[in-house]
Amino acid sequence: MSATDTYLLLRAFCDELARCGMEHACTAPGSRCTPIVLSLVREPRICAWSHVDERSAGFFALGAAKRTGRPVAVTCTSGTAAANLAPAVIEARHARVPLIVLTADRPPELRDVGAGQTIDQLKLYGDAVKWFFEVGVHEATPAALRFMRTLACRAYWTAAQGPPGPVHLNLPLREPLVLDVPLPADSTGREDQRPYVTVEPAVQSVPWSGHDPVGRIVIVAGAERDAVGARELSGFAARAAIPLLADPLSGARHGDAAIAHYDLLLRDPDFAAGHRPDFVIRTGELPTSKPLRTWLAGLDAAQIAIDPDGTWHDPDAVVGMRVPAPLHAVLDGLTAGEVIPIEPGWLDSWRAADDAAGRALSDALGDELSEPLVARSVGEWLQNDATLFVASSMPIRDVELYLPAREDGPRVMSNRGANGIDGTVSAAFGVAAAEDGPVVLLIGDVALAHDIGGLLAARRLNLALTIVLLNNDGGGIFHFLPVAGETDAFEEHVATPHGLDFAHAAALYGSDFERPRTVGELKAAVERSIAGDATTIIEVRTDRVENLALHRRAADAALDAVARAGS
Ligand SMILES: Cc1ncc(C[n+]2csc(CCOP(=O)(O)OP(=O)(O)O)c2C)c(N)n1
Ligand SMILES: [Mg+2]
Repeated sequence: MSATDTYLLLRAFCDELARCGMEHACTAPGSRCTPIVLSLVREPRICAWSHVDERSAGFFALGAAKRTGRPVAVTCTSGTAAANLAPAVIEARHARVPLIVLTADRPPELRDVGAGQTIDQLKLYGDAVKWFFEVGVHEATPAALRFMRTLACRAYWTAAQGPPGPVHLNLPLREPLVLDVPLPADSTGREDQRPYVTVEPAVQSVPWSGHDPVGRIVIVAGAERDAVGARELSGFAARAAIPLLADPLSGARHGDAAIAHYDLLLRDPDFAAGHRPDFVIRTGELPTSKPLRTWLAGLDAAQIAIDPDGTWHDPDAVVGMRVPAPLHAVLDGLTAGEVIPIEPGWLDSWRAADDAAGRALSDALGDELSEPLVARSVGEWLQNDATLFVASSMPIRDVELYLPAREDGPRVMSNRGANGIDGTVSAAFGVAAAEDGPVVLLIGDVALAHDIGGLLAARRLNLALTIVLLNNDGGGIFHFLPVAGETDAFEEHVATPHGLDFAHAAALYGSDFERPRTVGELKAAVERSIAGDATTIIEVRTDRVENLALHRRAADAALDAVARAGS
């Protein structure tokens, strides 16, 4: 097997990835992966993004795949390099993001014999990938070239469809790893640049029979990939007067029926008991809100879960029907039946409570810079051409809790598949790579410190990101948990304050840095950063203990207002 064999096969492979629709790939340096890296770089339809750290490469690919909705390839050399892709692979599995992981490996004769940088890479990611395949070493015969073409298509469609997720191909590569003669032509591809194999998703619709929704209906919309469907859902809910409990990640927190403060409303026992529905339609993933989950778990309503991939999101085992259909099939099914009989005043009473809660929260926050005010304000300032990428921990909770419904808001994204704080900076840069509009990352200090190396993308890949950093010197979220009372170990081992001055990180990685003191200064800094072409870290300093107290005050005020609205 010569370098020509290796490169012919990999060129056919990358050609098929591009024919299927791949636009982006991520590379990380190494020797063994050279043929894969060069083949990706030399495929003109694929934009190859270089990374030093494989963990960042994986999350960058995740961000790009999330944004484009198409598989993104990520390649790295053998050994622990491949292991560093594991966090992104796991997140991709849980968040249903299509990734194609191409790990370089030693050929079989060099495995388990003490050859350098060689580990067992077979099924390295276990059940976290949808499909693993050991590619093997082949001569570039016409049959092998066709095999590589089908392999690329199979990897692409497996990653892309039902449900999307990561796939792993392990590619053993023999030396020599670089070419010394030009590559001959290869005519094994199909005519007209068609992929070698396509896979058509099945057309589905909702079998409503026997379960027609009537009376008190609510829609619970969780994280959703179908942005067009989410828009239609909010329009439909408004027309049909059905309360739409919309997670910001659903893309459906719009319109007159959108209930933004469900987390607070359902903390009020009277409201929760008085608003028990007869019928629940769940779409997308299950939102994180604990009061919402508890409420759903305790209902005796008919609950139907709609998900095009048929994913099983029901930790409390209360869903009676799952419909593996896209959102438009649901809406078509419902609108076909003329008017849905809804109890009079049903939406109005949710609307009144939601509006009252929103006003009370707003009053309680005032206009002094705080974590929830920053989360809400950034979400309110951004236009619909922008993307707000929100880190796990308090940032995503604050956005879920405090961001009101609005008509033309930004796309909101987050790594909620496995709720990790790792790789967040890299994932946001990955979104920026695939996005024309501005991308703003809202992130806590521990999450930023965790993926500080991700900042390298700004300079090396010439990408711009606006990073709004909520720096409370540690994990503020843990103050909300009972562990905060374990004072002998809490600060050092749970909250983990670090005292980092992120201005130095900005200087190291060539980013701008600002530290606004007022809401006005923050707004100006965000606008400046979006208008410019540099990555900026905009730091807001907060205090973890004061943040807990503010959340409690705001929630109490909102609960009072909900009670008054209901009486
Ligand atoms: C990879 C990973 N490690 C650990 C955790 C557990 N964890 C959840 S939130 C958090 C602290 C995050 O702190 P920060 O980013 O500053 O946000 P804050 O809580 O202050 O809002 C940690 C360590 C996690 N989710 N993911
Ligand atoms: Mg923090």
